[in-house]
Amino acid sequence: MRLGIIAAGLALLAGASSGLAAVVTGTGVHTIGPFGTTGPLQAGVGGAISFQAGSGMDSVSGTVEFTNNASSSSQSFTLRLTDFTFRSTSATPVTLQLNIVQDFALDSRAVLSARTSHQFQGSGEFVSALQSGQMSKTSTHEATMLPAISSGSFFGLGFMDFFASHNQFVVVPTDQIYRINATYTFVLRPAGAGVATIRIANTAVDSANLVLGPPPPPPCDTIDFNRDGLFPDDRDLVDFLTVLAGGQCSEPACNDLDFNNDGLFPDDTDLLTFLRVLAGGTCAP
Ligand SMILES: [Ca+2]
Ligand SMILES: [Ca+2]
Ligand SMILES: [Ca+2]
Repeated sequence: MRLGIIAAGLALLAGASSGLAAVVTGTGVHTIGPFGTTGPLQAGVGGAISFQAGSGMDSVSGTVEFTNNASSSSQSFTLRLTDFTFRSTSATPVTLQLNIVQDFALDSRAVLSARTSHQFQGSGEFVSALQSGQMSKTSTHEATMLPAISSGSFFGLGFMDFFASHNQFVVVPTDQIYRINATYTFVLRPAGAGVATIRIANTAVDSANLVLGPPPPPPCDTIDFNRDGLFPDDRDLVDFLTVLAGGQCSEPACNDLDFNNDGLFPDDTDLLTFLRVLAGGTCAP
């Protein structure tokens, strides 16, 4: 599922619903933001937000997409820069640095392993053999700084494709948030010979794939069985026993009999668990 949050310019972005948006900051020849929030982006949610600065042949525009997908045994995050165009007619080299930060909410299950990759694929577009460009990227996933990747210098008349990638395992997160912090650096040398362009049609992305452990056992219900606000209280035990025996609870909105939430009831295990928790024990035996 993707919730589209597409805004056409910085003025719009500032007022856009940024609850899902990554924090995007551009520095160098153009200033972008910072705008957006780090999240965290919840599982099953995705979105996109666009940016733009400069005008005409001296401008930058692009879209940041972010997704948090969860399945029964894994969770995956992507933070993508796409529909990106950076162009300049400057006589001197121009540099643009784009920083994107997004937090992703983790499932409550334990993370067994986390594998990450960052990569980009794009093209330079030159009208003169004097022109050239370069693109590089650094990325930090949680506490792991991935090795920088770079296109090296690309040049030549027409379209020049470039590509760089890296993937590795990273230290698994210890809290419920996974942060990706990516910085793209673009250099254009138009040499005053007309417009020079760096374009990323699709692929400039950080991704993380987490293998998850089994789901935790469901927690027990509250020991305030009769929901009168009083607990621990012997009346809760009396009401529990009464309802278990088929009688009426003394309060109007008592809890269900499946105290341990394992789906089985009526079940003596619920009574034993209730007694254990009432006595100060834990839900799990
Ligand atoms: Ca009570
Ligand atoms: Ca229950
Ligand atoms: Ca049960």
